[in-house]
Amino acid sequence: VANEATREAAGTTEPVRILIVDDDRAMRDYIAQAAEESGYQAVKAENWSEAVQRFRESRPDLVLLDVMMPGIDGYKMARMLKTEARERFVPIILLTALEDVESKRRGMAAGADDFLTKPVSPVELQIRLSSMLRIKALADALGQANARLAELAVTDPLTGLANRRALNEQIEREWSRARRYERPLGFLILDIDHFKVVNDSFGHAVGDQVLQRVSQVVRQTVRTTDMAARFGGEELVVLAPETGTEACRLMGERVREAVAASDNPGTPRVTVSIGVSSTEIEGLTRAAELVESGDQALYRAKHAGRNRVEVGRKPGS
Ligand code: GH3
Ligand code: MG
Ligand code: MG
Repeated sequence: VANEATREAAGTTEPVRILIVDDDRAMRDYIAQAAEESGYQAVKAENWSEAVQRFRESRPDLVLLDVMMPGIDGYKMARMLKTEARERFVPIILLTALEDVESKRRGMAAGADDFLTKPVSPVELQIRLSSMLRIKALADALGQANARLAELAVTDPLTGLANRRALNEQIEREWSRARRYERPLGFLILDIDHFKVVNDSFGHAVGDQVLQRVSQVVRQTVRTTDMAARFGGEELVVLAPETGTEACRLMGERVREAVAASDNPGTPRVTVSIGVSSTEIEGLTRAAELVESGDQALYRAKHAGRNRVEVGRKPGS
């Protein structure tokens, strides 16, 4: 029951699949039957290449693997299946003929999770399967929770865009990559015009909706390879790999026009001012200067009357 509950929590409703790898047909069928009697789905393989193929296509939850197989060492096979599983935790139970310490030591070193000594009684098999699958279900739930937390750590909750932390990391990576391969990297920063007036006249909740709408427009207007992030407050940025200054300015114009044209019921239309910069601007030595250059251009766009795009300049000019 705990097993089922954990699987449900992890969002899994598919039957539990067990891959049985044994060159002995009678043994395969015997184990498969015991597994199926416990409600599991049995997938069988009689040799190495079949095992890999079944492993890939059926994505089993657990593998029962015979150590003694012609042509391949079961320990090596265990290690290869663990590699094949990558991030996924797929427990491997080794089936050994002898109750000897050395084969267990080797199996452990190869990444096996448990051992069963032949001949295996159905009850023993069922107990081991259910206990190992319980551990797997917990590991899966933990893995999903971690993935969710990792996602939250880089996402801005209001807009769904990348947050400042994610941007900071990405901008350093992209800056280095752009410099190393001598490729352009574009940067765009936008700020909603007179946003304070929106909040003051319509309330903060409507202000939030406008911010969400603008974020959505930005995300839909830029390429999927671009990173759209919330820089802070009502300032959004776009990091655009492989994009030079002029292309960035055009992207800025597209964003500006799309925002000005967008609306949704009960909320006012707004405009945005935009500053763009790129690594094509001479004299930039750090990622932070790319941001600074764009930010200064944004400042000029505000002063020149808002609802416009300005292009960044060389530092100190
Ligand atoms: P400007 O055209 O010069 O940018 O004028 P502005 O009113 O947009 O500029 P200012 O920086 O004075 O005000 C920004 C406002 O954005 C103030 C702040 O309360 C509001 N704001 C920042 N973050 C949020 C948010 O998450 N939700 C809402 N509703 N408002 C926010
Ligand atoms: Mg503003
Ligand atoms: Mg602002």
